[in-house]
Amino acid sequence: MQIISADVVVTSPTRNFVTLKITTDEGVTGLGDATLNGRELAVAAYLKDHVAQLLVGRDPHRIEDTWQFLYRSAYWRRGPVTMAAVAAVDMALWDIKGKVANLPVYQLLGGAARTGLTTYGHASGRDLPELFDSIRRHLEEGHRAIRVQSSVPGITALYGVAAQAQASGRRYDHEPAGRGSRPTEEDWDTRAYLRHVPTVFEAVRAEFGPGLALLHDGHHRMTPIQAAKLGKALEPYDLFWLEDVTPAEHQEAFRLIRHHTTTPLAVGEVFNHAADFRTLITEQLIDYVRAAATHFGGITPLRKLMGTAAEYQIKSGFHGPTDISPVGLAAQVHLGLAIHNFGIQEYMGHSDATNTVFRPSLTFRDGLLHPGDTPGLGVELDEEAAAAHPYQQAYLPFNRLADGTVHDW
Ligand code: CS2
Ligand code: MG
Repeated sequence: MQIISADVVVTSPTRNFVTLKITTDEGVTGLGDATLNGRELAVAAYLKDHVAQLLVGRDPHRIEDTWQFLYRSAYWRRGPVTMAAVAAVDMALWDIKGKVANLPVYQLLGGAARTGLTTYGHASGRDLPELFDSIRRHLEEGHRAIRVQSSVPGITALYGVAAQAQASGRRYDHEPAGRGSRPTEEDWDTRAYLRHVPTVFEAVRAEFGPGLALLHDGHHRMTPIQAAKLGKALEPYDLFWLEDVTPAEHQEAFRLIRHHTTTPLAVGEVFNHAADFRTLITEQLIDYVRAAATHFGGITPLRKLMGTAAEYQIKSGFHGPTDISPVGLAAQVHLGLAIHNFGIQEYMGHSDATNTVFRPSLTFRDGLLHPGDTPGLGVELDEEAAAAHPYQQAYLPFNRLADGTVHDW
């Protein structure tokens, strides 16, 4: 069997997605996710201009060889654009292998190690009543764990907090890349944030009791000592995890944080290589790996990373916001089902428009996510529907301090 073409599909049903479609001479096709939120076209060009022609004529079954070839032959290794492009090829080849074998990808990875994946949903609110309603809605949907974000007095526009109260249980996206030609500017005040967050968790615990698993995302905005302070302040509320407290490319900073707090830590959604995790894993400085198959070079390297993490009792908490396409989500749900050290799966759920374009076989029943038993990854791209939603320029927001300084994301 040979690859005869590799085509890039860019579509924007609710937000932009970049998908690679590999076709073989036997008519089998595979899909891979190459979406890099706010920089989508860079990956599309990397694939179209530099990778697609290299795939033609290759044996699609040689996943490891193709991965090593794309990674090593480029000379320029790592980085989000490169690794998202390599990820898309890797996923598409696993998809093809599954279809040829007539098995869902999780079966090729060793089979199901659990019934389904426990998820967490994103609850947020501008005040406590709105936040409590949001938590209740997510519990009704079946989530057994909840990420809690809330407005902070003194901060006008805050990432991760839904702009409007949601009337029904309908899925929504409060972490969008805003469409338009300029990023939105938000404001930030770390001291106000550090004062407020523990009061929110105190209230949530009082309302929902000790059993509910609660998570929080710091979006890389603290210094190590501020992160240590927050971790310590949240200890009475027994978080499942505290995520992305600092810009984590400074891995050694986590030694300081870790020595000050027993709040479990999750890191890595912006990482794209095992080296980004090396110190964090081998020194057991974190508890959960937040990598996404889409930004980490695909299923192949993420599976290896989780093998290393298992040696250190570190579990998965793969990155699953709506900017990971249904293809990328499927890839990590297959992997999460098969590995022993699965921790939790982030699941925001895609919009109806996105699911119409991608048609995933994924199910979310009784609080458990399952990739389905369709051969391959279980996602079917409706190219006509995709074409009806052309690319729209979009940027993630950024933030400034009161004096106008651009702050860490
Ligand atoms: C967030 C993401 O899901 C999360 O944990 O941090 O939504 C993140 O903001 C986006 O993926 C950025 O593209
Ligand atoms: Mg995050």
